[in-house]
Amino acid sequence: MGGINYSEKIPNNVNLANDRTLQRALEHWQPKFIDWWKSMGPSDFQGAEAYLRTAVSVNADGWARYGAVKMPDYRWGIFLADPVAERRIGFGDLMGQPAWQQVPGEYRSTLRRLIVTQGDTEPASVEQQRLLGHSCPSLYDLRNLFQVNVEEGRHLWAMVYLLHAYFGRDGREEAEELLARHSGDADKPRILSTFNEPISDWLSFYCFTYFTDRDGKYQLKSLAESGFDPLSRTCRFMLTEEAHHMFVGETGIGRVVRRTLEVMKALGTDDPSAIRRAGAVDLPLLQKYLNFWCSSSLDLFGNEISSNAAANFANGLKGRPDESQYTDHVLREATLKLATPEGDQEAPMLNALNEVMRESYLKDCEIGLKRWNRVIERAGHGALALALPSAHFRRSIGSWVGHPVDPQGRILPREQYDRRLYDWIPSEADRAFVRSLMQRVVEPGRMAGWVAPPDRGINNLPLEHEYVRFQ
Ligand code: BYC
Repeated sequence: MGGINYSEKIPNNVNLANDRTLQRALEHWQPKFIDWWKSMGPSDFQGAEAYLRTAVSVNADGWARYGAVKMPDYRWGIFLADPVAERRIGFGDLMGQPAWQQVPGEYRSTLRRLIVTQGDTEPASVEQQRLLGHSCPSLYDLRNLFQVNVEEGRHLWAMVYLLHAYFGRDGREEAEELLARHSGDADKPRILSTFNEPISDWLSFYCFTYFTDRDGKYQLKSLAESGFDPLSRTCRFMLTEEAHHMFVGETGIGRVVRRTLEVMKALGTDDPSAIRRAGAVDLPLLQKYLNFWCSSSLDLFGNEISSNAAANFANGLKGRPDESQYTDHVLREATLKLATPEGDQEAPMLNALNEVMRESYLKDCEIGLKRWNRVIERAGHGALALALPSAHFRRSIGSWVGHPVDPQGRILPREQYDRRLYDWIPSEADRAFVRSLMQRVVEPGRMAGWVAPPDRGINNLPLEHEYVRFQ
């Protein structure tokens, strides 16, 4: 990258053109990123031109520039939201002190760990989704997949920027490790559990973008509160992109619901096997996918009781999402009632912050459910309404690990739970059926038979637009 025009090749608002140290670190890392993208990113589509938005500045007219681009030529940029003048730490024991422009020595390793954990999820999701392009239900969906993928790539850049700019040699080493761990790898897996689950069909992709990207929203919101100002500003900008990913999930599931209802009407039955024979996803099957991805994403908030969460809050490193909506920002006196398998327990609020976040996340998850259920009810199938599983169902982290709880939150005899598990999450046969639906459709404007068309195209273009052009 020697002698190149940095703002052209790497759009940024971090003064990259004049920062030799950062340039050197990125010059070393960027070719490895491109190699990683080519080998672990969307398989077989590197030559295709996709109609993508690129962020070229943080201004209203610059954060989403649309145009046809080959993914390896995508201009992954580095952007921080505009600074807030005289910003102060808004919570914890250091509340009211000026926000930090450099990493305080005593919090260096904790902050690095938070940034690495966040950064690790971004390339992980690209790896999880790398084969989906082969079975896309439409060009519109294929383009959305690629948009999500390149933006997760940019989110990786965002975290790598922080590591390079603020953490010296350790940061550079961590940035390399972010490309060395791989989703599902037996020896070097991704850090958090959900990011090692394969996403091998589009129903899973819609669920992932609905549930798991929404966890991303909540984690980014809490890091946007951080006293470490560059982290806060980076996360604030990332949140503008995250909204589209959740849109893909919410409208994707909504389109599946609509198509299924059409098929039910045409057949005059809600019999799942008849619906499957007609090539659509019966609602109980969709419910199983919701149960699977929601319960997996709930684990991403960590343990209900966490000394990490308490210390991160008290030290001003990680706040609650939308911290300003609360009145108590110190939480030294407050407690929270927690439901545990041993009964209700009163816990210090500081230690229970992962749970506080999980609860607000679940409320946010309900919004889509209400929308889909309105459509189901209007079609006269209220009895088939969809629901979120209990937060105690199928947990792998926290006090409910290994407890036989059904999606309604009832504790069952172990033998009954084991026998019924695949009534609640997809069985191998369910997954094989869903995979059988995943036939690639790439004629502009056409949709696969299991999903309804979206209400509109991208950026005011018609649905028939050729959103991805193959070479
Ligand atoms: N899997 O004290 P605890 C996104 C570990 S998604 C495996 O409760 P803490 C995106 C934990 O690391 C958002 N391990 O943990 C979405 C800890 O290990 P150590 C990602 C887990 O620290 C879609 C130990 O268990 N955001 O952006 O309170 C597409 C004790 O746990 C898991 C972040 O990661 C798990 N599920 O909370 C693309 C934000 N859960 O330290 C992107 C930064 C816990 O004892 N990270 N553990 O060795 C954090 O804030 C926290 O690390 C966590 C965990 C919330 C993840």
